[in-house]
Amino acid sequence: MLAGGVGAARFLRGLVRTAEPSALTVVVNTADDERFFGLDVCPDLDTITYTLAGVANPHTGWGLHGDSFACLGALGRFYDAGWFHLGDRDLATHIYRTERLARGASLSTVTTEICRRFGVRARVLPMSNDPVRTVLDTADGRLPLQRYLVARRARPAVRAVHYLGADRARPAPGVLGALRTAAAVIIAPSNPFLSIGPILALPGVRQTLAARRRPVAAVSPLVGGQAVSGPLGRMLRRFGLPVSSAGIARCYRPFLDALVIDRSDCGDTAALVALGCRAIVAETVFTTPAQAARAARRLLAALALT
Ligand code: FO1
Repeated sequence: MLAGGVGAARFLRGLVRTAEPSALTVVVNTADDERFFGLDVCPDLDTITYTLAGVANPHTGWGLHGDSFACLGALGRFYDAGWFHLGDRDLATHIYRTERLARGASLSTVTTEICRRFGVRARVLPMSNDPVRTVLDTADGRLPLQRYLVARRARPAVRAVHYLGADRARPAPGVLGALRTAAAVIIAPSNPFLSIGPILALPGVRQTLAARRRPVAAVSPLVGGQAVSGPLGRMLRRFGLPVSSAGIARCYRPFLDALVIDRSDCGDTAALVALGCRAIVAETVFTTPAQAARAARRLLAALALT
């Protein structure tokens, strides 16, 4: 699976109920990573790890369930970064990661270590060990991803998206091999520009996906022709794409074979077929793991993987 943060995690909760977790490799976006208080924070990696470990905050989808924010409050005396809610127990993950990276361990190694400590059985890979950063040209100037998404609540109009460093970054060990050999590659219902785009921008990733003989399927992040949350609708329009299943499929051309769409979008089937993409119709509102498991079962059955 190619994954961003919360949207991907909500689908994963179902996929791991349907498929054997140890058969799963999740390649996670790291272009959202940010340094807060000198700590290396990897929001999407942590969201996926905490979700797979069953310890994620069920209300937000990010952070740890039941976490407190005393340290963040105390840091407010010294810093102006309280807009990014790092919980007390979450901070332990960032302290560990920062210390290991500073001593020369790769992000891949540290991610494996963190996953092991949380009892995660799936293989979680950062997309790259090299720094890539998503920055947005907006009506209010250039903003790093977390500042745009969290501090500015995705309000400024986006004019362009850049993945700084992506052209020089190498996919992390195991990434291209997994994309080459997996029985299926599933693109999570994440934002194609902000979450999946940075992974696809790494050298060799698009080519590897295009060369596959076995299927690449995506789960649409739209329901009823609208983004479930966030700025996706506005971004599709801005980049000249329809806010529809066809718009999502076009983000993943030419390597997409199938798109899971919500029942409310089943009128998009013909447009998908015209793009050479098969439509798999399911319920794609993943409020509960059981709902996500039903969609995951449908997807795996459609790909003849069950
Ligand atoms: N998202 C928010 O909307 N507000 C936050 O304060 C926030 C804090 C946060 C802390 C740790 C973490 O791992 C993720 C966090 N996120 C927060 C989520 C994150 O900003 C985004 O959802 C992803 O980066 C986009 O995929």
